[in-house]
Amino acid sequence: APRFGTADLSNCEREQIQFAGSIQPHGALLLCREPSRVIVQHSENAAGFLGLTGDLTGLGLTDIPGTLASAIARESSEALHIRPVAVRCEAGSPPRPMTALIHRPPGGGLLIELEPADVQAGTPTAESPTVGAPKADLGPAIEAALQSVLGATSLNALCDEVARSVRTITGYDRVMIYRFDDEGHGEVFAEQREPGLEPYLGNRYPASDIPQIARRLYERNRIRLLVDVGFQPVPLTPNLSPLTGAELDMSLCGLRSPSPLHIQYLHNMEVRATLVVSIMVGGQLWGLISCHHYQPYFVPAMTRCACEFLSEALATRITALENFAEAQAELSARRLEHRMFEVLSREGNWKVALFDNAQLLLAPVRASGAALVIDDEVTVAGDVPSTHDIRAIAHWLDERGEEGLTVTASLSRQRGAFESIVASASGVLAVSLAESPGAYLFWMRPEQVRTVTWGGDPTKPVAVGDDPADLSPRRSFAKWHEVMRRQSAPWSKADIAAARLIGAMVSDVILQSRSVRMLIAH
Ligand code: BLA
Repeated sequence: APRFGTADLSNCEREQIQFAGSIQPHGALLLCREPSRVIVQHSENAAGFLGLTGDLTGLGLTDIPGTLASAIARESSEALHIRPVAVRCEAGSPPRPMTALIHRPPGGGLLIELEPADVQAGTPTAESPTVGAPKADLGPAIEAALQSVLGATSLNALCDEVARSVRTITGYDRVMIYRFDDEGHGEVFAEQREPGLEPYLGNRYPASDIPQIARRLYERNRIRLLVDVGFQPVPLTPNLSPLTGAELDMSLCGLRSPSPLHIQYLHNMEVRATLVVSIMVGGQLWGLISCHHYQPYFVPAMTRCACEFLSEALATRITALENFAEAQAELSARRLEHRMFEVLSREGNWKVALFDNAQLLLAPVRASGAALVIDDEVTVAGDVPSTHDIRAIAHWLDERGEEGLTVTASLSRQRGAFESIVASASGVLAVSLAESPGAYLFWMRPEQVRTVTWGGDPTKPVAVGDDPADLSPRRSFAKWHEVMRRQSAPWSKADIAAARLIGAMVSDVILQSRSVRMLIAH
């Protein structure tokens, strides 16, 4: 795998971004041996950052003027392996209010990252390289943000509110809620921006824009600040960690220099500063809160902490909305079950009972058609292709040989021959029944032709210049339209949950009727 900074576009998927070996200059990094807390490695700017002269290596934390050593004296928790802790202190000469972000990197030691704490979000100036305006009270803004998050009743409203709150709290020019789909492509799902800026709302960006390694890192390190795309990386000294003899693992560092490839990408996008917060839902990276600024921009640790908290609140509400949708789907599946048993007690035929009211069968799964294939018999409801085609779908399901559930929004992408039936069966959600080979209940949805707007040509994520060495992430972000055909609306978790329930219920009925028949036969 390529080392940090040596990746090109052929191997950037594997760039070791956690071994950056350098930091951004708005803070300073110290690595201490434990338990002595003697400094063994630091960023080259550390002494200057603290207003000290001479080499810091070999000094104890207590040698640094101020309260750093005492403030973190009791921080030794095991949890520091997983998550940095922010501690307020005064450090340097003269002592200045600082935030110390401390954690335990793999390989041991205590890693301390210092940054100024007496500032609020803003554009650094020559006089005060990391200072925005004086510190303001975050409390009321956070309270208002929480109120609006709790009040939002749809996913769209919720994401709008979070984008608005993050923009109020941080002051970035643009704040986006960026949502991933199943294939890892992203969509700008909500956006708040400075008037006059081009809207990105609705734009899609291909999965290749964010390598897998970075995605996995962002599941652990939930917030990343880039103060100035044009920054000069500050190297660590010595460059290998004396504790391991290897490169320092900076996975959980807040000051880590981002990959030069990503810097180039932002440069091409004409963005000057970013803040990105992971949105984790059910243990997975659901999306990102992505903030852009068109000037260098610093946001202090406490404000970033508020953003992380809002992202947690957002994730909790997303889960609640998803659970609600599933509960609704379950309810309508139960309604179908109720009706089915009612009819069954009159008619004595479960297939007739199941298909007695098409709407009750289709609604729980939000489908437009349904088919049951069992014992070579086909029963249908709603909008469906010919019986011949239904059998062909059942045959395809047989060939796949998947137990339980099959879900696709594009049947014809799975098998080209199904292109002729996209008008009724572009999407298929199928359950296999009662361990009977060849027995399926499945729901169908028609093709939904729609135009997707990409932020740049997704087929050209990479730009090649005249010089072969001149490879760059895509340079043009001009809108690029793609007409998506042969695809249905996607099946949601709630649709799938309802299908599962109905499948189980029908399977039970089949098994019961079989055992009744066996009793009669004997
Ligand atoms: C990282 N790329 C990223 C990140 C985003 C994007 C959000 C995460 C940055 C962070 O969390 O700080 C992409 N940014 C976007 C998109 C939008 C945006 C889509 O604002 C839309 C509005 N990038 C490429 C290609 C490569 C690449 C082709 O486009 C490599 C071949 C690499 N992207 C790349 C790398 C990182 C990255 C290496 C990790 C940066 C890091 O954390 O060091």
